[in-house]
Amino acid sequence: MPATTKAPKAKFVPLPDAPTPWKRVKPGGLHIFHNAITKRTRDNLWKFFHPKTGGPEGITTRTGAPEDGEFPWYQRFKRFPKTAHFNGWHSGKYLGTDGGELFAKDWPELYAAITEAIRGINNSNVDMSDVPSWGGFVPESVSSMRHKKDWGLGAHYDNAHDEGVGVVVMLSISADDTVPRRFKFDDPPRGRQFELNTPDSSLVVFGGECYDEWRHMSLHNKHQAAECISMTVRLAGVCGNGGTSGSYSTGAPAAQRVAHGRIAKKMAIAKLSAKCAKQACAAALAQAAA
Ligand SMILES: O=C(O)CCC(=O)C(=O)O
Repeated sequence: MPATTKAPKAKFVPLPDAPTPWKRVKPGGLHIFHNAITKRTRDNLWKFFHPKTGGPEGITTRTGAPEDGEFPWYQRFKRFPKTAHFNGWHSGKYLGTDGGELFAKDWPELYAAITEAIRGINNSNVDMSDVPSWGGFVPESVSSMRHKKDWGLGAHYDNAHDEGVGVVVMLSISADDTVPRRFKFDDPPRGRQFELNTPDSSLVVFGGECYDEWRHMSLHNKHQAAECISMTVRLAGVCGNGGTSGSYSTGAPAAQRVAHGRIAKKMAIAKLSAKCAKQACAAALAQAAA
């Protein structure tokens, strides 16, 4: 019997970007809510992130390194220790109902704000059916980012999961909305993009198509009026913190590989259905003319 040789793994080649200009399209599975928490809840949350005086922190260095008594922001991108901004903080993971009790005990201001915002959606009549996993959403993990003016965060796909599983709930607070932080979703292979502001107390939910097939980013803007703090809330199994993403590899390259595989399939189906529709149309016209 001939010895079997393993076929070499095909090298991943990302899909090319569509030519510009890209269309402004709101992704399926994206929902935006304003005034998602009360002023009291918001003020308590603000104090949680600004324990020293309630005012701006990390103001003496370009990287925003915390000083004594300030909130313990860390460098999310640790591989650049001299230049990376002190912009990250993670709550840890709290699983299920028991976890919720512990979460509320450890971080009461954060838990109160997030659960209030989620209750607001569940008590509204907004149709969340394009976020398939919404029904089972509970806040189990919070990754916070501090966005001072011009800091930004590059475009990336969220960690890969089976289609419809991933969902992110992003609550933002800010000190001044005259020029708010701007957030963007894009879909380079299909040439689509969508920008939005994240003013104080706003909530953005993205799941379904928006999670699985679109990238997201926080835009650099040197005119942004003030610091914005965003809290991205996930199920523990969806949050990649700690290096886990179910049966998928974590990290941006793996997420892009999975997203582009799905997008390529959908683009091929769209092309084929356009061709079939054209052929069916031509056939119907020919029959009508006969
Ligand atoms: O907090 C933000 O502005 C976005 C965070 C984000 O994109 C992420 O954690 O994947």
